[in-house]
Amino acid sequence: MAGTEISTKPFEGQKPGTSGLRKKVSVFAQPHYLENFVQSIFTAVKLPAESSLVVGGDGRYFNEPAIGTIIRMAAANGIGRVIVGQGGILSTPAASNLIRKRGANGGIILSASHNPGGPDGDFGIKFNGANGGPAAESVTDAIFAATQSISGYRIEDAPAPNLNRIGQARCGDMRVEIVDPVTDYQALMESLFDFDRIAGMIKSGFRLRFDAMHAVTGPYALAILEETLGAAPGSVINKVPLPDFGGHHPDPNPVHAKALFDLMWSCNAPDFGAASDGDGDRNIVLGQNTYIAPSDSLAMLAANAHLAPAYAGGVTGIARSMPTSCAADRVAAALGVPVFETPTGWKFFGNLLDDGRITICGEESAGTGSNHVREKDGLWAVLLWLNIVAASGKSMADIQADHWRQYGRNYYSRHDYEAVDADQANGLMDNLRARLPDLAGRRFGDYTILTADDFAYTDPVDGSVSANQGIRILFEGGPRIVVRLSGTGTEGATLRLYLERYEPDPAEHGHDPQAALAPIIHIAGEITELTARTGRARPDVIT
Ligand code: G16
Repeated sequence: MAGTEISTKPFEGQKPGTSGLRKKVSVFAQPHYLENFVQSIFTAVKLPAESSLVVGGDGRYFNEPAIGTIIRMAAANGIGRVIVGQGGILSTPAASNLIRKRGANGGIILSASHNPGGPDGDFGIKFNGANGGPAAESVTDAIFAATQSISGYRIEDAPAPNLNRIGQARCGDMRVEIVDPVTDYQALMESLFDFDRIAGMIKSGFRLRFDAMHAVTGPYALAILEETLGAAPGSVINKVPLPDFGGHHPDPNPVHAKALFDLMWSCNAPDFGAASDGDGDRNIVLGQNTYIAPSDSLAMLAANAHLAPAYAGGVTGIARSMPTSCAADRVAAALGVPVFETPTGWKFFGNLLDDGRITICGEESAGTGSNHVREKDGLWAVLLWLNIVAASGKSMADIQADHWRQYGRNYYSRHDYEAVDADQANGLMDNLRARLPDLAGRRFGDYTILTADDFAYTDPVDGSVSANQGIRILFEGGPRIVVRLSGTGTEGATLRLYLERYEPDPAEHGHDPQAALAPIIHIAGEITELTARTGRARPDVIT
């Protein structure tokens, strides 16, 4: 083994959550903290000698020094080659693509996704396997176990190479290949979609706005939307990735992307609006006076995917996370393909995609993707929407209205209570869990509970079981309340309430989901005893 062995000891709280380890920068910057976790990855995943590894991140504060450390540790741990994005930049879907395209043994991706960045912001790290997808629970459990018994880590004495120069370099005996972050990803997108058709639509006057939120998608969106598809200069805004995202929260939701929502409801609204998050895997899409909610976006993309060349043969199946609305289930039924309900976390789609059981999948948390990579993919969703609009000749508003007319509408909303005292949040969940057996049959006005359980998932491919994945309360006739704690927050606990109700004829029930869901929202408050247990009268974010 090369390099030097440095003594360390286990750190508290290095258990990966929904999407790897996410903590404040100040936590990651503690002496040996990052090194400890990275060494635990190498110890747990046992990569073969001379393996290749993709490394990159979303450019947030601490990205470059962390990548330097990871490169030196990879060299000292016998890795043969690291492929890294220029300047340490790779969007999460681009990293997934590179792992697959180069046949790498895995990748280390640095991001805290939609969480804020900067010295006082968040940082994150996760390991993806050779399929390009987030490590399965068995692997993240093994990484955590390694953090609990670690006594030292190995690091190369030589410095990491300058990451700004594209080309071949070395760190000790290890090869380091520095690549343009956009090239391979753009080639993949061009292979999936009808770029000529989208470019033709744009040429004939179709206007779009993409908000990169000063996060990683800026260079990708600029190259693809403006320089290749011909969108007018300035169509991509906030396009320079900044270590602190310009002081904003790179979370594409109605609160943090408010300027985009305001534009799309203004008299100067372009035909299409979209935004992505810190690491480029999430997306929101809008039309003039039209917001496509993420669960609906999954359903509408699945229903229309055949309009894009890559999906012209149809989809083999659809998957959604359990809290995601059941709108996609209706599309699957109409298409005669299976639908899978998985726990929250993109890693749970991996086996279904690898096994060819599904083509398209998505989550309520603004994530949609397909079998082209093993991560959700923000720009992919934007391009699929643009392809559908170009091929159908319909506006976003018409696609949405037609969809609801054909399939009915799953009114849906998520209420987030952020930075709740962790003991109070856990207490609420424990109390609710204890009462689950007594909930079935209880009546709340016109609503009667049919079943209440804590979601457990058996992976249909490898048979692994994941328990305690969120509380589901199902009412007669289909309305649903889901309660779970987020696995991505870094401050206290984030409590999520997911509320849903289906109406075959939405024309009769108005447009506003909060109004359509009002009785369910009220019942959710009563069942969870949320205000009494947390002191919170209203959610921090409603999506
Ligand atoms: C991660 C996961 C997603 C998950 C999301 C929300 O997204 O990859 O699969 O839906 O977290 O998780 P939670 O509700 O636990 O906060 P990202 O974009 O943060 O990597």
